[in-house]
Amino acid sequence: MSSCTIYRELWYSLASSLVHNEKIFLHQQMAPSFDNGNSLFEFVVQDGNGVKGLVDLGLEKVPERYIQPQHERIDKLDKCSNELLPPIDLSKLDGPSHDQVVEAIAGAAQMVGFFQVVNHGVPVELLESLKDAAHRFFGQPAEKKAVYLKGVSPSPLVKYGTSFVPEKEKALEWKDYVSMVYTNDTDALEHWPIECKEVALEYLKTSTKMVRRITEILIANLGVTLEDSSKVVDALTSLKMVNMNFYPTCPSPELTVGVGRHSDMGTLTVLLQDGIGGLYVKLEGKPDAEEEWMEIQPIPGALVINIGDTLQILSNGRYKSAEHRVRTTSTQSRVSIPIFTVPRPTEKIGPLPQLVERDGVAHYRDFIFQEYMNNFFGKAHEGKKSLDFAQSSSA
Ligand SMILES: O=C(O)CCC(=O)C(=O)O
Repeated sequence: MSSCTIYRELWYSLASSLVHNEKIFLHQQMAPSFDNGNSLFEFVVQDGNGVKGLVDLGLEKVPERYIQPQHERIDKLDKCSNELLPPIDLSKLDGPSHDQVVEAIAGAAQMVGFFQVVNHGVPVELLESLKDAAHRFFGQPAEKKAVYLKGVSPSPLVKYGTSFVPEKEKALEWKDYVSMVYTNDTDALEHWPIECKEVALEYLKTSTKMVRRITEILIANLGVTLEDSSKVVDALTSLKMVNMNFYPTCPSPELTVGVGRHSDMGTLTVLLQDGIGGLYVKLEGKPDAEEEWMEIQPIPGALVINIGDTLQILSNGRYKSAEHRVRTTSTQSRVSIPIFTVPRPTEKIGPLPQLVERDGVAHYRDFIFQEYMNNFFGKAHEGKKSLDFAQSSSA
């Protein structure tokens, strides 16, 4: 070997060790200390590392910013059985048990606001692919997801983030999410993230018929005469958004929440959850001090349906937009994939006049849905407080 070659090799070896040391040094310099709330907020929320990024650092303790006040923590054992709610087989709507199925749907909407359905028209293999796609999306390095952060996302249809409204929350939620608004197939395939766009679009399209049918059943069950009920269903279900939620493992699930107590603002929500569990629904009719929660236990192949604020308002309180929340786990990351069906922002929403006449009172006032959305997204989750916006002064 010539002295020139030896010299070159020595030089390369020295240079690469310098680069290596520099990298370690930079990493040490850049490793977040989280000694104050702001640097954690910057790392998780603003830089888009999410809770996933935090957990990937090898976190052993839940940071202060995620610790919920005592009354918001979820006791795993404090729940009633959900035997009350056997899954509803939607294929029976087209057979001799039609009336019983309608009764089961309307009964669950009135009593709990939640139910599960099977034979819903969404292929079971697609449900598996959706969960895989969610893991694929969130398993990417933070910089791949951060391109969809609010304010920088290349499309207004897609938003990646963490918690619900982090700027307004005292304690953050242990959840990252990506939201995909549907306008049409072309836009979805062009703008939604490549890791999940095809399955998410297929999910939305194969569930549309079911959403429409359930909405039709619930409207018909109100016993009011509508000039054009199909138009009412259109108006209530015209906007759709698919979300993917990711709940990383948490070192102390008893101190945190995946999602805090809230109700959904729209008409109906369809939710796919994986097998881990942790979705709790509050049963109405108990005093606050004795509040009772039911876990919606995962059923393979089933979808969860829940009533949103819009249907509670339209039905003058007959249907329940149930308060719900999500517990975190220490063993496995959980994913859930809701489709939120909501009215157009320009739609006027209020209780149906015939129901107000029948009840002798309007429990809610009329408003434009955009105003409701602005109020809903402008505040941290706080149970069913979102409905206060629609409260009628005469009720
Ligand atoms: O993850 C779940 O089971 C529920 C999610 C939820 O409530 C929401 O995204 O609003």
